[in-house]
Amino acid sequence: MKKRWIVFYVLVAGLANAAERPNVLFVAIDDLNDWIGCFDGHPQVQTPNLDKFNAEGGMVMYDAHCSSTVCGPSRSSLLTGKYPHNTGVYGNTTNLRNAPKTKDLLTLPQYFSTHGYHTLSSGKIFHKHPVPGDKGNAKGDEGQWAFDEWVPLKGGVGAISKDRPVNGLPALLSDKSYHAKGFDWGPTIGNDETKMKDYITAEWAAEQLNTREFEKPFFMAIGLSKPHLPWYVPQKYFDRYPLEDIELPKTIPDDLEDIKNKFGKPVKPHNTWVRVETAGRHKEAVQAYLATITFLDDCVGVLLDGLANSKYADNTIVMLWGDHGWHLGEKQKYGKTQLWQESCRVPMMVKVPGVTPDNKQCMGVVNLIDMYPTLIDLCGLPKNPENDGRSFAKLLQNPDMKWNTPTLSDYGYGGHRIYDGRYSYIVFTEQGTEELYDHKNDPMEWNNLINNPEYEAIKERLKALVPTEREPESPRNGK
Ligand SMILES: [Ca+2]
Ligand SMILES: [Ca+2]
Repeated sequence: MKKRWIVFYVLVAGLANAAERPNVLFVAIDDLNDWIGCFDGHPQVQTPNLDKFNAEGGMVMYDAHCSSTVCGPSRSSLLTGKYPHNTGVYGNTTNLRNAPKTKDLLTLPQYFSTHGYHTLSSGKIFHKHPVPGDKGNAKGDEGQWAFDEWVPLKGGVGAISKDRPVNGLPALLSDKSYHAKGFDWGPTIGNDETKMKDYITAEWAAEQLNTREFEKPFFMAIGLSKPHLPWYVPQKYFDRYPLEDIELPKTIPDDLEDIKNKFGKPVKPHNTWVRVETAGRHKEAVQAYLATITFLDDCVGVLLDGLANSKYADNTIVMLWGDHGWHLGEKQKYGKTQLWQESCRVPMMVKVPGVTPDNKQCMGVVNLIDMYPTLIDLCGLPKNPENDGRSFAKLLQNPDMKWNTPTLSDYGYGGHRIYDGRYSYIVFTEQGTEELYDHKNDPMEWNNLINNPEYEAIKERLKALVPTEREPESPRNGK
């Protein structure tokens, strides 16, 4: 028996004594797509710390997908273990604590706390919601109720200019959305990453790991907020990516002509893309996202080096994930949402000490909603019958096994995508709008095959997996 099998057996089986259970470091990264060196997402991205993690047993889950392509419902879903279509938590303004189908569920950290773990957290794990009676967003519900110990940290540095947007990108007269000002980038004051909130959060986590004596196994949840907009990071990170050399994602000009939106109407280029296109500044936008990722990667390095240098290095499972993808010009869009590959595919990396191999990309199809049952499996906790996802603990033991059961991503009421590692089928049930892509021959999803009779059987196979029952939307905040 190989050494790693022995260790895994000890991890999952011989855990009668709760104190012997492995610790968990659960790391959330906001709005990071697959632009990480070891994910092959962008040829120029510099992520030495995430790549080092991969080289030291942090296995790349290469075909991981989100259960919803928006921050709030993605996080609510993976933390409750239930799909949006089963809970009615579809949008950023719905708090899972107010939704009839989620308010009584034990979230992932609560489940660990109930089963003998000490849970502690800093940074964004749950989506933040205003609380009725709070003025503005000064206080709010950030999921503090879900942890034994929840530590809000101060910090952060502003952009060099008070003008908005800092990037000077002209707005569209018709655009009154957040993106009119929030789609922004530029250097911060002082060129010092150590003053940034994510850096402070990572240092806090490293300090806990190196100074604390935990009496129980711990579940530590650390939320890093970049590369979420705005892309304000120290100038040094922009300097890492000379503008003239920037490579843009591959696109074709008529990509939107063979698809319809959820209302059954032609898909128009997104306002963010139109603004960048009109100003001729795609390279700047891509440079800013790359710069922000490299800053984020430095913060990940502080955190993971902190773990590696601590006495908890060999008995702590690390699960690192992004909450959904991000388009950088693909499908003429900058942003998230929708059900295309660039929105659905997420970074996920898992290290089970002594089990997951070094420098490995695992090709199994997994979903963020699978993390909850996987973690309780890895830690020897009883199954939670409320979990919609399925444990991929077996896949971590044997990363080359066949693991392509189709997975589901939801978007709003009636938006679903079924993906099996080769084909993706998208449907908006209210209008019956459909798309079908063959990722082997068309990784950028340029060619919608939905009306091609040769693919009828594949379409029907995937379509049969679309949920037939959907919860109505749960109350929005303050409604
Ligand atoms: Ca997000
Ligand atoms: Ca197309």
